[in-house]
Amino acid sequence: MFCYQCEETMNGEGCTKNGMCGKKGEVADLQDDLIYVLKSIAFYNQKARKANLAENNTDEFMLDALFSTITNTDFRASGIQDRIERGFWVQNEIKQKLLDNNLLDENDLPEVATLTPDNLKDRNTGILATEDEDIRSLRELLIYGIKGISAYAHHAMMLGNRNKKVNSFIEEGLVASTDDSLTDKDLIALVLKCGEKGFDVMADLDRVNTAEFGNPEPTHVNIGTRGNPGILVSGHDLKDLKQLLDQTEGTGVDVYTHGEMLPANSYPEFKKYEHLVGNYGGSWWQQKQEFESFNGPILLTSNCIVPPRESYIDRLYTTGSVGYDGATHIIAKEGKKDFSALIKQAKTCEAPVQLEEGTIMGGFAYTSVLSNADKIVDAVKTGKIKKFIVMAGCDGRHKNRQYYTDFAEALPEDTVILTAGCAKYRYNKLKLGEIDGIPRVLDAGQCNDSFSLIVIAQGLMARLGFTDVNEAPISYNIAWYEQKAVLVLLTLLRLEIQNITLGPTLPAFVSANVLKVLEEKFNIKPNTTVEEDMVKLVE
Ligand code: SF4
Ligand code: SF3
Repeated sequence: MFCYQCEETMNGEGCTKNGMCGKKGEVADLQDDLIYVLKSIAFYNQKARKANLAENNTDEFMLDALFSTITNTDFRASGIQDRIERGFWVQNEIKQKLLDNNLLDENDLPEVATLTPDNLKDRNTGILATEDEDIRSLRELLIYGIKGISAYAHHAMMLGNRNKKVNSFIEEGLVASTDDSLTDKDLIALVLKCGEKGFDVMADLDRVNTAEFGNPEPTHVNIGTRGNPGILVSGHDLKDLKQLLDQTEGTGVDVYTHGEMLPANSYPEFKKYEHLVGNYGGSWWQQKQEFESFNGPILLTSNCIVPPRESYIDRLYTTGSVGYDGATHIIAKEGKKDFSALIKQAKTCEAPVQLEEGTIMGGFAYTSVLSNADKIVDAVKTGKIKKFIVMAGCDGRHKNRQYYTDFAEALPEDTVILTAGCAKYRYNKLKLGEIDGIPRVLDAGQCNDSFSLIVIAQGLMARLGFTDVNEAPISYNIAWYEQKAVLVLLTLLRLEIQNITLGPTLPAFVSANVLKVLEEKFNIKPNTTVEEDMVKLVE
């Protein structure tokens, strides 16, 4: 195996035996094969799409398969193997349709299109098959951005959204990553196009989320517990939460959010449920302790799952693209998921052990922030707010992430943090206070709600009279871990945002030359120390 797609990759270079995340070498190799099968499907489906022969089922398959390979999503060899087999079936169906319509010359196919179940084992599907370090770097940057797109498009699809342009770009990018005629410049253009599609897909997800569940509103979210047995929901999928809340209503079983599901507590539609008690625990990497002390069943609706302890694996359920051997996987039937097994088990469990008490604030999506824009603009004009710092992205388990807590604490009192994603858990329980009633940490939601931060930044900038995005009093200190954060970063770059500070370490898949281009074009920089970065980002 060779995998370097996430921030905690071994020695900052690449995982080569088993993943630092717990992914087995066998699964990593299967994921490489799966991605290669998807590239083959993409070749055929591009042609089918042009001829109006593409099927929604193919998009659904592609989104789920890509999503399953994101860090901390599907750890099962069987889960990935199953998608490979289905992938060959999909590839064959499309190919046959093209042949039936005289749209394919079988004697003129690129290598990736000649893939079959029999010759798969003879192909080098690994990342290192691309020898040129810079081309490899750009191809992987593109693929990781596409994985990020797939996750958000999948959540949006669950709520009925289909964006043909986004799905078509996924195919374009997958095929481009096999095309040896493309130069580094061509690939850079595609990487930035990926950022553009990232914006579109986050906008799609925001649209369907808010249409379905209302606009998030500032909310004090309870972080304590009460005495009933409960079910804990983690991951990112709001439709799964909705189905669970409907099925648990009146059963005496409470529901709590965990990790990236915290923002659900701020949507009007979810606030209606009296048995949605609040949020339990912190970010994804703390789940081993927190799932144990929760006592009841846990539902993972997407990443991040970590290899569980034996003590709670019998209470662990997965659904959608996420999976783990030993956990029970729940499959949708005609769009409906049956959570009765969790409810039945919850009734036999003790109530959660309380870890903390009080509340934390959430719900600062663009609708709620911009409806208070006058107040915020006044605070900027009168000098009460000097700077906004966007601290969005991912959290991670390594000690160096203490930097983000220290940075948030050290920020001067005339600064406001704009956050989204699980990165927030490094500072969302600090008592950072308010400026004229405006909290100093404005939490827009999940990582996909980075879209909201962009709309907030653009809205405030317009009201403050700035025409250049880089002139506004906003700086960016982004934390990344997995591939959705890669997509968010590409989106920021596509919007020509300069001077982004990125940490806690730079991606191993960015080669020295690609980094040089990013530095020259966007002045992107690694984070350093709190003191040094404070000067760069605030002074
Ligand atoms: Fe290593 Fe990250 Fe890949 Fe897991 S996802 S194998 S930790 S690089
Ligand atoms: Fe977090 Fe996994 Fe990236 Fe949605 S839950 S941001 S790491």
